[in-house]
Amino acid sequence: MAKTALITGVTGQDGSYLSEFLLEKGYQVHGTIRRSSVDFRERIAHLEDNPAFHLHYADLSDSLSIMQVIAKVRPDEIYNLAAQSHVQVSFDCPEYTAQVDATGVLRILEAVRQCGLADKCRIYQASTSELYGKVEQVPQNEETPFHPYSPYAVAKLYGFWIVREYREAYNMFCCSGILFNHESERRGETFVTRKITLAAARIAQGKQDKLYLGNLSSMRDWGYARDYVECMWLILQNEKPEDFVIATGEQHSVRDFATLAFRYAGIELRWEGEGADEKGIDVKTGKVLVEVSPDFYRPTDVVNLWGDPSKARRELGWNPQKTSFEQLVRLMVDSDMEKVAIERADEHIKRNLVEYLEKGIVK
Ligand code: NAP
Ligand code: G4F
Repeated sequence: MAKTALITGVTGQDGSYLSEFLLEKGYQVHGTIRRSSVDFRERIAHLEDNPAFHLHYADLSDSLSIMQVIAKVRPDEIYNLAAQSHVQVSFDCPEYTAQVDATGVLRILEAVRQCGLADKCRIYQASTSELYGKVEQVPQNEETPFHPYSPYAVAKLYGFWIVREYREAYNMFCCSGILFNHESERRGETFVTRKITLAAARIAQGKQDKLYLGNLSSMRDWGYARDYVECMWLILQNEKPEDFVIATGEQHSVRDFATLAFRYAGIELRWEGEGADEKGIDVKTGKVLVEVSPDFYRPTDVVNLWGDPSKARRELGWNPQKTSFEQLVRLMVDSDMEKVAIERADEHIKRNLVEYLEKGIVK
């Protein structure tokens, strides 16, 4: 019998890769989506004709919708990926972030129990390296103390502990993957990596003049999202329900990421100045292409994330270095270079069409 999985947050970066991964394994995949006035299904559009792929409306802030979808699908596995996932936005919308990222997790756990699925259904919770926040140890592993440092991280800490509580109180198979930052061609455009690769591609093709960033010295352990979804699945196939750190074990700064991304887009940068006065300058032309804007500073910023994936490597047999940092930056830049080139070609075609219509060459 094919297994049935329910993915909340299926329209997101990770949800789309996990859907592909589970469909390839022969799962029936059910995903939750939200109503929106604009098209938001770009990342899963290629899956919608697959008869093993099903969509349902549900919102993590709405218990009834969660209960309804779980009662209907009766999944073997739930992957709770849905979240208000932007750390900076969590400072602007702290209450909503808590509704979704903290009590949203409780809604899922309780719905599983209320539907009588506590013994059958395994639950994966998308936890985060942001729990380490104002870090107390480097690199960070499963034993490192938490010190959440944003409304997002505080909400996710509740999610982490409520999962552990249901595991111990009700003997449920529910686990958290403590994932460090993972990026891809499908990463949201306001996260720093994608903001950089898109800007590098636009600047290289004359569609943007400058890129404004916040803290250039912030350090992250960046991996490839496509590699990380395999780990989510492995965590639920494990004999015992346990929490795992998922990371590459390598650390780079935002500045390093930008230097490499611009290089792959054909621009060599040199850095001058410090703090808010630091600038990234095109070595060839002397033009300032990157500047710091305090608009992107956070009230409290997490600046030293570096994961130790030894447990996942040892106990799940997962390879944390399948895609290198250089390969990750390269594939993101290549994808955005192509995207911008297509946009430019489209604009060119539209301009010509308007001209032909005006001149009456076409009707
Ligand atoms: P993402 O691209 O921002 O996707 C988030 C998903 O959650 C989207 O499908 C979004 O739906 C959905 N969502 C948001 N609010 C919702 C609500 N109230 N009810 C139902 N669905 C809702 O995030 P991601 O990068 O794929 O991350 C997946 C999960 O992993 C998140 O929980 C994130 O916090 C966590 N995480 C991510 C990373 C990382 O580096 N990517 C690292 C650690 C942990 P819409 O499309 O409708 O907005
Ligand atoms: O790309 P970011 O916005 O990701 P952040 O805050 O690390 O959060 C992401 O990873 C977490 C895992 O650790 C997830 F839980 C979370 O859901 C999300 O996926 O920022 C990375 C760093 C920060 O220190 C930020 O201050 O980059 C710095 N930064 C510098 N300039 C910037 C910018 N971040 C953004 N978004 N935009 C900037 O212009």
